[in-house]
Amino acid sequence: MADLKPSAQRVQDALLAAGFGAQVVELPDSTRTAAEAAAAVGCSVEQIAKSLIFVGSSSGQALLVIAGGGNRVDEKKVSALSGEKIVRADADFVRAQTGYGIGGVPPIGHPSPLRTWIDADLLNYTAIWAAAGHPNAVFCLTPADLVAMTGGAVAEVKAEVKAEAR
Ligand code: 5CA
Repeated sequence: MADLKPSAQRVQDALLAAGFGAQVVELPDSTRTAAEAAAAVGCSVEQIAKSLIFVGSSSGQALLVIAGGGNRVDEKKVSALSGEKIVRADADFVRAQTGYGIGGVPPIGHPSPLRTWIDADLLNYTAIWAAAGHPNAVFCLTPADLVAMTGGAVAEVKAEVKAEAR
């Protein structure tokens, strides 16, 4: 198999170090957005696990919300869960907190653990796909493994309106 790009290899190494057998794959087509990732791997957009970073307005703490690819995150719901107002992180904050750029943020392998919530809708599937460090790299996993590798809490976080797929 061809070598992975360094950022994707770091995710593969983190998976192995944490005891997960998932294999990072690099695709010829972009997997930068949930819609592109679903098209590239041939799954439904709902099976894409989007890793979104928010910031607590008063604490400045990073929060990771892993959402179903077809869902928009309701920031009020996440605020209620986290106990403070939250805002979407900018690209620099995302990289600083996760070690990866937007479009490739994985659910594992961050410099330090992030408080994490997982969209309950992701548990509807036997297999889901997550970003793996690079806008062309993904890996397949079960929802149970996603919960285990992140230590995240499963919660209702989606807004009633659908995400525009980006
Ligand atoms: N590789 C794909 C599928 S797993 C992926 O990483 N999708 S994602 O949804 O997890 O990451 C892209 C997300 O980054 C977008 O849904 C959006 O929430 C966020 N994003 C995109 N552009 C910006 C930006 N300029 N500032 C902050 N967040 C952004």
